[in-house]
Amino acid sequence: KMEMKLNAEILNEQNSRFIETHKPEYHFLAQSLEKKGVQVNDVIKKLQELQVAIPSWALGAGGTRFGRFSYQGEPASLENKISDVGIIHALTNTAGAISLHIPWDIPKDYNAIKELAASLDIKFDAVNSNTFQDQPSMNKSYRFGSLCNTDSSVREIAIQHNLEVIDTGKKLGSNSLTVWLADGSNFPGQQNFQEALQNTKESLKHIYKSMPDDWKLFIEYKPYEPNFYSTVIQDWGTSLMLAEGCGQRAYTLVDLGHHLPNTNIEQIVATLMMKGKLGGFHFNDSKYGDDDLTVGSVKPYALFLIWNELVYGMENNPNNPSPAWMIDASHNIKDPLEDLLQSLEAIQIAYAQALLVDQKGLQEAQKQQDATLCQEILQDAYRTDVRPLLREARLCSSAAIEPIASYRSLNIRNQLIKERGLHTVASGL
Ligand code: PSV
Ligand code: MN
Ligand code: MN
Repeated sequence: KMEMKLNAEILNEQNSRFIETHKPEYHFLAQSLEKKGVQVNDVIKKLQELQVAIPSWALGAGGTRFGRFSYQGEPASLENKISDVGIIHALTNTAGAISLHIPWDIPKDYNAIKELAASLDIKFDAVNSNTFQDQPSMNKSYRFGSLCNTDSSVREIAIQHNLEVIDTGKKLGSNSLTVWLADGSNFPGQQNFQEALQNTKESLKHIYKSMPDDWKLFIEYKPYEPNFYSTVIQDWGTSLMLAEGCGQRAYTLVDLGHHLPNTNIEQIVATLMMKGKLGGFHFNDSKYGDDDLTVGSVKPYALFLIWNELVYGMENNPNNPSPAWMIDASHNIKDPLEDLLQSLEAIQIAYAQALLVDQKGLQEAQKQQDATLCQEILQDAYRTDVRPLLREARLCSSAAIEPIASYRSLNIRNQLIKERGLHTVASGL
């Protein structure tokens, strides 16, 4: 059954409340940017084009290993999850894809799922495998790792699972696989580092070779958790090495939360793009580690600096494919849909600011070794309130000028509660 359908008429009516405030704000900003030489129409077009995938696991309330406080009207099925993404996409025109996690999201009826997604203008982004939890069908355990395991029969189970995930993705029209591994060790001496890495490499190569020719493999890295002494793919260098070992269509995936404190992520982005190896990107934010908080909620300037490198790379590194964008934030005590709307807004803000950077002026100032001017140029872009540009981009795409305000005034959560019930638990979590 079709749930919440946000049509143009409903959104127009919503927008009529904001348009009078929006228009003069937009024109004032557009004029002052044009004076600085910015092609405002180009910026608007780029904002309209940016599509960020929503992971199926972010639509229910996330939690920690200490507990999870579920939210009302959470999606209980894959259909529900897709329809939630449909709501976010209708409001923003920025969430035109969903990323599934297998086995949590295995479709029962592929055609029905594809039809539902198409009707909401949603594509299937990378499919994610799960070798961090044992499945009931297994007669072995991932307790001591999956693709790295010393026991070849466990590695085989993990490889087979990835091949099944590829099959599921193929049937849905997805064309990439993201592998995040929990593999690692908790105690010094527990694992032979070299053997674990070697096994992982061989397993990944097997998976890579089994992908269709037009598929990409994204390899995540993470320095800690759930193993706290060592992680097999601990950093971007290890991921890059594995990607290079697999082949051309294997790439590193940067997840903002997967770094030790104060790591210079923008520099990692630059290096990977120079090598043509930045394949995917997971947005979130954190104070301490992989906190999976709302994008831009803690370190918005860092997010801008990262986007600045992404924009530079997209313009100067044609060898790097356009990265697959995804939000990977799911720890929330907020309404998950409002949380995702905030994340999308933060991504678009940082992107728009990065598009405003005077690249020529910056290069000139760098040549002159004028560090003060370099900083002025970056911060002039960062300190611009670009929200009118985002509103205009949404208005031009027949989305909502103010997504959260409209989400609230349309009482969408209440409607979901009516349809799904008060005490729901998102499937798969
Ligand atoms: C675990 O750290 C994680 O957050 C990774 O970032 C994955 O992308 C995600 O879970 C889904 O497996
Ligand atoms: Mn991730
Ligand atoms: Mn993570």
